[in-house]
Amino acid sequence: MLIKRKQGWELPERQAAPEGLYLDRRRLVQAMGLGLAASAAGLALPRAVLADDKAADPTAHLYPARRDDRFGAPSPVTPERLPITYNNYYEFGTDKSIWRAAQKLDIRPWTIKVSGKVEKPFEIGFDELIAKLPIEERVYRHRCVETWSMIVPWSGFSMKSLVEFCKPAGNPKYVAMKTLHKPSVMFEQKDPLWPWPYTEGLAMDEAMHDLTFIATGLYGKPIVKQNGAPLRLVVPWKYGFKSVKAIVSIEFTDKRPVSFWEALQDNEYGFWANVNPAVPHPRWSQATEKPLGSDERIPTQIYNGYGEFVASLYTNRKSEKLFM
Ligand SMILES: Nc1nc2c(c(=O)[nH]1)N[C@H]1C(S)=C(S)[C@@H](COP(=O)(O)O)O[C@H]1N2
Ligand SMILES: [Mo]
Repeated sequence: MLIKRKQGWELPERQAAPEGLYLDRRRLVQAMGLGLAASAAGLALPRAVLADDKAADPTAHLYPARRDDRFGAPSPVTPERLPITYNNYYEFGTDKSIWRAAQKLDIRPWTIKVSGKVEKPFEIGFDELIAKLPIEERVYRHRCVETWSMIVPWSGFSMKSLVEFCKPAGNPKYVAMKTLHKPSVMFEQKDPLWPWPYTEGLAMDEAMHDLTFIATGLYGKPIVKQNGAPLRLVVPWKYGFKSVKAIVSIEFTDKRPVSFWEALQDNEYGFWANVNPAVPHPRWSQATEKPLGSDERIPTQIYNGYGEFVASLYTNRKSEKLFM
């Protein structure tokens, strides 16, 4: 989706997943146990990336959550090291290697503002919110518009439970969500040519669909910063750019929100952005995808394989540009 540079998926795998990052965990934990700074081993792997570091996160006791397989259990699950080191998160840089930079983001305290067409606008702290909503785990496919894909176990709560908690009023048509704006850490936000903060939106019936999820965890642990901590949207039948990270604002509105990529290039990235192998991006085919860590491309599925659950959302929207 890159305007400024080559597509990430054009990078050789070697570059996409630099070997140096993957000192195996046991060696790393050992090194830390010995009191060696991780940097002594040639890297500055942050504590937050360490799976075993439960003490660092006040919600760590919530994980792993009970698995909900209602929407299937796709496989093979992508090895954990790949999704946490190969990311799209433009606030921290336009290439895939932002995970180090993302560690600088402070995720406590974290306040979410609920506004627009609701019974009563309010703000709530993340830890208070998560304590009120039922946490579960869901294994979903993820398909980036750049044609890489992954299968990961998210934990969190349904978007529906979050919407109900917000108490929308007066039948809003859309819900808009925004990422934190903090240029001191999210340094790309200093670039005035981009429409910050990152914004995404869903029609209300999409937001209320049981598949739509808010991830607060990943691989049975609190979600790490590079993947959108403390909470990010997950809409698995749409291209990955819909799944906005580090949410601080939820607004219910009748006006269709203009999303970040749509604002940049609406002929390439539309509002609906449903996955469809038959509808190419103006600059490349969407027929196949490359699972992270695999050398072989596989066919992409309509609605990313979730058509049986979501196709009916669009039967009365045929006049819309549903697929990009
Ligand atoms: N705030 C924010 N959210 C974002 C992005 C971003 O650049 N900024 N990138 C999107 C894109 S293009 C994808 S594919 C997914 C990537 O999520 P991941 O890094 O957890 O795989 O996040 C989406 N959410
Ligand atoms: Mo993406």
